[in-house]
Amino acid sequence: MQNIRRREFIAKGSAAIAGLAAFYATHGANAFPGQSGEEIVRWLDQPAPNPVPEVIKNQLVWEDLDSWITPNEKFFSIAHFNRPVIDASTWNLEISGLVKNPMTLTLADLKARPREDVVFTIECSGNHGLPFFDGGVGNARWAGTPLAPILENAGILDSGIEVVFWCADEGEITRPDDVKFVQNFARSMSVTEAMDPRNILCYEMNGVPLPPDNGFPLRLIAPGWYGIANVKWLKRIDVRDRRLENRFMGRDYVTLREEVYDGETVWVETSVGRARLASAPARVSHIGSDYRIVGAAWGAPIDRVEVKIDDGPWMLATIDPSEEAEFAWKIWSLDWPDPPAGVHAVSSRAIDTSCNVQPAMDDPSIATKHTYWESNGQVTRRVQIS
Ligand SMILES: Nc1nc2c(c(=O)[nH]1)N[C@H]1C(S)=C(S)[C@@H](COP(=O)(O)O)O[C@H]1N2
Ligand SMILES: [Mo]
Repeated sequence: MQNIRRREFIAKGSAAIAGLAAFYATHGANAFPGQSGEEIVRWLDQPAPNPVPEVIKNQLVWEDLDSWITPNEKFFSIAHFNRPVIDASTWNLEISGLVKNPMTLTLADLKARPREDVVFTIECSGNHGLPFFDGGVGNARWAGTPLAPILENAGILDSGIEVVFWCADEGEITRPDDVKFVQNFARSMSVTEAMDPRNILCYEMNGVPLPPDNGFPLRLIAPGWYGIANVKWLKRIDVRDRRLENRFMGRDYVTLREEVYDGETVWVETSVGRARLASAPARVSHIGSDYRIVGAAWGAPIDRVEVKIDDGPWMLATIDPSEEAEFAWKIWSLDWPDPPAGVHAVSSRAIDTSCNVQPAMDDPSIATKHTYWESNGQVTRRVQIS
């Protein structure tokens, strides 16, 4: 098809318009039509070298994005402590604390329970917040068993308000008061948040057991939450009557913002939780002088995506309708016929179904944010057209 189109373009001159129209009528909405002869133009602004290669591994290379699902071998991973390699035959999951029926579940017990899967785009809340970090996002099909019925079987007591997820990885903590100790990774949710029927105890990623770097044998998948809530190497769920305020709830993954109420500025610190509306241009490709910009949008139910080139108007991108899931990114594209030679800036902004617009970099929600977490401002990339 693409060869016919290309031949028409070369051989028939203006008749190419008809050929193009026919091509996009059948392939246009599909962002990855797999056109042979298509060339990718790498962005001029590449991320800085990663100074923490043990913590952040395998970042998404945006120019390589060529599928809705991110294959496991291309999926990023984050480990703040060690990366435990767990023997599933001796591993189990404990449910403890303020529950009527404490339990211990093996992997076989969990797999024997009802199976559910969800396609969910995980983004690290640090993504786009640091000069070396722009590939902390990926989209996978996660499978496991719903968490809520297990908590119901355990029977959370009325005094229980906090569900703490303890993991097998551990590291040294230094508190601001300089007290040092070794602690396992943990995050928590309120009982209401934990009971969300969409949360799953996940043992499979894209049809295979969770890879070790992504949490084998079990992780929490909390669709709609930033990466940090999706704890890996899970080993104990503990119900408590106090809020957890550890490193990952109360010190790291805390966003500091200036907010204005009735003309008064209030500095607010909040623990990172649910995802925010985001998008990014992924790649520019071309066949001859026929250019196309492809990108992704995620973090909220996406209504539409707009693209701006240099200081031009916002233009409506086409959302790829071929793949769709509530918590998955949407792939979008915009044709860019015959761009003038030179360096161009390409920006995108997502608009969600509640009409929220992804903030510009100078929007107060971004400009008065003093920490790098939750950097969901509009992304601008630069590209050289020759
Ligand atoms: N136990 C544990 N779970 C964890 C982390 C961790 O360091 N330890 N990192 C979190 C962070 S910061 C992110 S962004 C996601 C990333 O998931 P992935 O590594 O599967 O991409 O895992 C989360 N789960
Ligand atoms: Mo993260």
